[in-house]
Amino acid sequence: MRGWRWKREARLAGWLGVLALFILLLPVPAHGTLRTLHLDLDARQFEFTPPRFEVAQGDEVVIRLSASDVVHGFYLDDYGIERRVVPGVVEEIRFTADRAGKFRFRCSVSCGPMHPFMIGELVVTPNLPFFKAAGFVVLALGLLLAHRWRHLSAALSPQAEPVQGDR
Ligand SMILES: [Cu+2]
Repeated sequence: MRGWRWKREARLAGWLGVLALFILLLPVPAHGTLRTLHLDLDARQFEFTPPRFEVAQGDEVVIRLSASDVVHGFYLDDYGIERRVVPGVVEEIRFTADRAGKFRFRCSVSCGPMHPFMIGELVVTPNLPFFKAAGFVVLALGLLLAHRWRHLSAALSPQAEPVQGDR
């Protein structure tokens, strides 16, 4: 009986909604550290390797900065972090990624003709409970649709396909 199944699925969707709301309302530490990320960053004429890295907001980031040819520098926009790095010496830069967004980091030591183009990018993805709840809802709806699709394909006649608006 199709109506019965729909009622059950509607109830399930309702519960998922309540659960998502619960996740949304969970108290989270405003600037709590979620995890510590260790990253190796190498500077050489005229690039950083890797040129781009991504962390989550709230992460504690530990960059192990090295220079493989001449003296370079690291300056992270907005965070105001600056460090000079000499070949052979690894500099450890530690900070909490408390601001979300895209931030450029650049070489802060004039190291040659292409020095101004020695730029990388740090992406700090926002870590909001809202996005977690939204992601959960999308996942739940996907599972619900997959579940429904299985029932549909199990039905033998094509007329058994319910109309989208009959819920
Ligand atoms: Cu440089």
